[in-house]
Amino acid sequence: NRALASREFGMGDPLALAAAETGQNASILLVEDRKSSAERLSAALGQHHKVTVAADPHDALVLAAEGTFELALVSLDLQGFDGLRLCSQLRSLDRTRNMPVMMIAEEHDRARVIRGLEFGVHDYLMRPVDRNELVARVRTQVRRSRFSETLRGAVQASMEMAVTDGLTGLHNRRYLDSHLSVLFCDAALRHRPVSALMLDIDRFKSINDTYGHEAGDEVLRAFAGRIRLHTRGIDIVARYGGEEVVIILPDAEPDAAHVIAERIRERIEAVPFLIQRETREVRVTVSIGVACRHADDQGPADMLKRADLALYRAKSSGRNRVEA
Ligand code: GH3
Ligand code: MG
Ligand code: MG
Ligand code: MG
Repeated sequence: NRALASREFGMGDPLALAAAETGQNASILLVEDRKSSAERLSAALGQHHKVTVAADPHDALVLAAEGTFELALVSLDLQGFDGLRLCSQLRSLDRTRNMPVMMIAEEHDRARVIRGLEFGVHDYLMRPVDRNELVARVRTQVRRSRFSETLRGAVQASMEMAVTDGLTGLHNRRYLDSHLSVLFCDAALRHRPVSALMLDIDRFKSINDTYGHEAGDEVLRAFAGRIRLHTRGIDIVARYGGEEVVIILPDAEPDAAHVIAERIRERIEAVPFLIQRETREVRVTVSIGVACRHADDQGPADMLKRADLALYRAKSSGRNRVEA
């Protein structure tokens, strides 16, 4: 039965997870400067949640921006400060915009409540606050927010999966194709250089044959990690095929691209890869073809074709080399 429960409510199933979510144990920020009211509200919420009271709206904003609260409950009648302004700030700051905000208002203050709802405050309660209603409304907001956070996470994960290679964590070919065409076109318009390195591990088949396919996978992962270490954030590093990687270097002139390729070749050769829980050292070399954008290229495929031809020359002239 436990196995069943964990399958039904496992992280892999956001809808089931949200259904199981009770909206309890949230970390709540209560912004209220009237002591008796703060005490009553936190007593009611404290049975189900962890409540932090901020009497000063400036403190409240700083606390909320730390990003640890799941919900803010803001009194609209703070002394000398417009609680509605705080609500508006919470709704617009990057760090807090996904956190639900609720208002507490006096009956005569409906006009401001409506303004708050118009700029995205999630819910409100009128004074005198009914504690059961308070608890129920807060729980609803917490549940809704946790549900959308879970969905957001799931959507992000599947978007990453679509552009990431599962074995190496590098970008996949689909990502390369779509981004390279934009980047290439932009470089052509601005008359800026773009370079491409095409890498292929030397005699990779013999690594598989000697140590097994699993070990080959480990080498590939470590190879990818080391390449990332020697490239910049703006470079595109993508797994192009089995043991082939393409690196796109925006703004790199041919000479610079050649230097970078040579450095990568040297770093792969210089340090053997440790695999099988660091019990085994595998020496790896790589051949690299370099090509740069030409003014008369029709598109990035022309540049990649030249990189591939250069790679072929590197292989046929002995491997563990860079050719342009
Ligand atoms: P060369 O120096 O000419 O590149 O020799 P090579 O053996 O590396 O070349 P070849 O292209 O003939 O073989 C590549 C090998 O890479 C064949 C394939 O089994 C292996 N390979 C491709 N993808 C993977 C993978 O994801 N994991 C493992 N372990 N091996 C892979
Ligand atoms: Mg090959
Ligand atoms: Mg190879
Ligand atoms: Mg190959």
